[in-house]
Parts: sequence; C-alpha cells; structure tokens
Amino acid sequence: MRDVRLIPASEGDTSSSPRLANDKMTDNKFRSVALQAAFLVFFFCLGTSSWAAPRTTNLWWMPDVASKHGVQVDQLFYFIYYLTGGVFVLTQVVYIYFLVKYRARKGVGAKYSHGNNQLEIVWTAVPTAIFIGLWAYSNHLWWNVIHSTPPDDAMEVGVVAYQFGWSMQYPGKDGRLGRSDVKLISNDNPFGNDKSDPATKDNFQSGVLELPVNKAVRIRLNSKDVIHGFYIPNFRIYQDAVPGRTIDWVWFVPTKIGSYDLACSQLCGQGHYNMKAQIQVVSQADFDKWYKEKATAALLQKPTDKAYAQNR
Ligand SMILES: [Cu+2]
Repeated sequence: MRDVRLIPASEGDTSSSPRLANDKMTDNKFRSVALQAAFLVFFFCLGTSSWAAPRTTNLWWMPDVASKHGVQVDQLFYFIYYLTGGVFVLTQVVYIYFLVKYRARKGVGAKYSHGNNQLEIVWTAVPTAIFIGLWAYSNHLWWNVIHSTPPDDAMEVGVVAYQFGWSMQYPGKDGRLGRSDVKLISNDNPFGNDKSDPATKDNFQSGVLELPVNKAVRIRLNSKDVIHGFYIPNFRIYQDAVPGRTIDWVWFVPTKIGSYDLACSQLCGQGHYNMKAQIQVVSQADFDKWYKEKATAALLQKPTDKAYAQNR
C-alpha cells in the first residue's frame, strides 16, 4: 500500500507522481479481484455435483453408443454441444476483452452510448434463426427417426417395471405377444395378458432382456405400481413407464454385441438405486438357441408368472 501515499509536491514532479500512484492502486485492485474470481471458478468446478460421477466412476463422457438411432441422437447432441460451446467461449472472450479494455482508469471518463439498432436486430435475429433451426433438427429426429414406424418384422417384447425390478416377456413360438390390458395386470399376471387370446398362451418370461444384434425390437411397456423410467444409456433411449397405460411406441435396433444396463431413471422409491436389469445383445444364432430353449422350457413349466411372483 506504500504506492498509494501521495507524494508531497516538494519531493518531485507534482504533475505526474500522484497519478502514477493511483494507477498502480487500480491495477493492484484489478489483479486481486481477478485472482478471487479465478479461485471462485476453480472451487465451483470442484464442488458442483456434475463432477460427482467422474470423481467416483471415471465416467467422463457418455457410454459407447450401441444402437442405430443412438448414433443420430449423438449427432444432434454434439451439434448442440459444439455450437453452444463455441458461442460460450466467443462471448466470454469478447466480454473479458471489453472488461479489461474499458476498466476504470484515472483520467479516462465514461462515454454515453445510445446503442445501435442495426446491431440489436442482428443479435436478435441470429440466435432466433439458430433456435428455430435446432427445433427443426430435433423435431425431425424425434418424429421421423425415434418415433417412426418400426419395420414389420420387429420383434415385440413385453417389459413390466415394478418396485424394484424389471420383467421381460417374449412372444413364444407364434411370434406374437397377443392381447393385453392394463386392467388385467396383477401379481399373477404382471403383463396383463388377456388369456382368452390364444397368442398369449406360449409367451415366456425372462429376467434378462436378450436381443439379437441388428434386429429391430419393439417394446410393450407397462408399470405395475408407480412411474418408472425405461432407460438404456448405451441405446440413448428413455421412456417413462406409467401405471394404467401401455406404451408401445418405443423401438430400436441394437448394433453391437455386448452386455448393457437397463436402468430405472425415475426416483421410484427406496430401492430405485438398484432397479436394473441386464441387456444381452447376441448374434442371431445365439439368440435363436436361447429363444428355443426358453420357449420349450416355458411350455413344459407353467405358469410362467411364478418367477415374477417370487421376486415380489
Ligand atoms: Cu423405478
């Protein structure tokens, strides 16, 4: 703080010395504020909850994409990510530049500016056009890709969510799940199968979502109790399972052989954290073998709902 001291007129040049001392004070002040801001940003980054997952699981980015539509979802994600990231960096650089350039300095007065209509029109029109473009892009992805009609040969799989687990139902030898109704859902009939429909007779149950690679799968989704979330991070799929409602528009094509997680993404109760099921994507030959074994075993051992009832 010695610099702040006003130098008496007798000790030197009376016109320049006091101003020099004051300029130095402003610079010091500026430096200390910048340092404080840097520390604040640093501690905020460390403390924010979005860093909790990387800190505990080494999961720094999205898990590998393993479905056909997932690739397109990622393209939209990266497009928005780099666009907004670029705009963020650009605006911050300009902001900091002007902050430094027009900082308070002794002898430099503030100037009144009335604004610029042309500039205002430009910076309103450009973001508006970008947002309309993003709407069109994501709307196309939502309706023409994710919610498009599944191919006719898509395999239908029934999925029921309950506190706290998942159960899968396959169509059996006839390839059809048959009719179902949410009103029929009970402990003995978790999928609400309408037993008067003969197509439901050979349906069989599985605790694992076994899928053939590169084949379309259509999900018939139900919830037995509360709202759950049918969430497959690797497939970039998320759909709420709602009690009292059958949701049949979710379909996807797994593209990579491997083991994945089906997780619940709605805070559905005490056991929510552990509400997971395994997804096993295998070759068509392996799938056919598994399917045949399961279908045959199911025909020999009825009722198929026993395993589910034991889970409760
Ligand atoms: Cu749940």
